[in-house]
Amino acid sequence: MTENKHPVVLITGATSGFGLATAKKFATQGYPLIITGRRAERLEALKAELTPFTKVFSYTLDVRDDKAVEALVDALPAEFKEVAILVNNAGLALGTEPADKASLADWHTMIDTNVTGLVNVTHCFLPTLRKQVSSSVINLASIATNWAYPGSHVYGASKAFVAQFSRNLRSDFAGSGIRVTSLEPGLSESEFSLVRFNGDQDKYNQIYNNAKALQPEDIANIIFWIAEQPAHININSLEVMPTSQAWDNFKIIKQQ
Ligand code: NDP
Ligand code: 8X3
Repeated sequence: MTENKHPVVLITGATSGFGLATAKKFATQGYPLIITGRRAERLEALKAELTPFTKVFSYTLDVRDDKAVEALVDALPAEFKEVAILVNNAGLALGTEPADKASLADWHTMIDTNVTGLVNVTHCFLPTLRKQVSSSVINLASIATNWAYPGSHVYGASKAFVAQFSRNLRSDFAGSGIRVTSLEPGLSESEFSLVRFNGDQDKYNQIYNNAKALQPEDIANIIFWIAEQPAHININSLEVMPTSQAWDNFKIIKQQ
C-alpha cells in the first residue's frame, strides 16, 4: 500500500451543497476522500469527476442507520481506513410552520438526521480519529444554534445539540490530537431551503433572489481552512453570515 500524502477525509452528505463543494475542495488539493450520502447516482458521478485529482471511495449511506455506519467502517479499503478529517455535514430542516402546526414526523426526521445521525458517525470514527497524531471533526451546526427565529423550533434545537456536543467532545479530547469545531453558517444557497420548503421554488426565490447568500464554495473554503490550521490550534466555533444578513430587533407583542 502506498502512503497517503494527505490525511483521509470523510464527508457525510457529499451529494449536494456544502458537502459536494467540500469534496471538490479537498479533492483538488489531493486529499484522499470518502464521500457518502443517500443518492447513489450522484455519488458515482462525483467520484468519476474527482478521481483525476485524488483517490475517492464512495459509499451510499443513510446516517440515521447506525448499523450501516458501522458497516462503512468495515467496508473501507486499507488506504481509506485512517480517517483523520471528519466533516459531519449531512443534515436538513423540514418546514417553517410554527411549532403547533409542524409535523411530528418532520421533527423526528430532523432529530434522527441532525442529532442521531451525527452521533452515529462520530461514535464509529472516534477510535480511528483518536489514533491519528492530529485529527479534526468539523460539525455543521448553524446560526440557528445561537439565535431563535419563528419556525426554527426543532431544527435550531438540533443544531444547538451539535454545538454543545462539539464543545463536550473538546472537553473529552483536550490535549489529545483530536480537534473539534462547530461551524455555524447563516443564509446559504444550496438545496437546503428547497428541501425545507418541500420543493417550492417560488418560496425559495423570495428569500434568495438578490440576497447575495453564502455559496457552498464559501463554506468549503472555511472548512478547508479549519482543517489546515496547525495541530496546536482548535477553532472551537465559527459563526458566519453573508454580509447581507444581520439580526432583527426583539419583537414586542402588545397585550390588552
Ligand atoms: P443540502 O440540502 O444541499 O445538502 C444536504 C446533504 O445532506 C445532502 O448531500 C444530503 O444527501 C445529505 N443528507 C440529508 N439527509 C441525510 C441522511 N439521512 N443520510 C445521509 N445524508 C443525508 O444542504 P446544505 O449543503 O446547505 O446543508 C449541509 C449542512 O449544513 C446541513 O447539516 C445543514 O443543516 C447545514 N446548514 C445549512 C445552511 C444553509 O443555509 N444552507 C446554513 C447552516 C447550516 P442525500 O439526500 O443524498 O442523502
Ligand atoms: C440554516 C440557516 O437561518 O435557515 O441552518 O436556520 S437558517
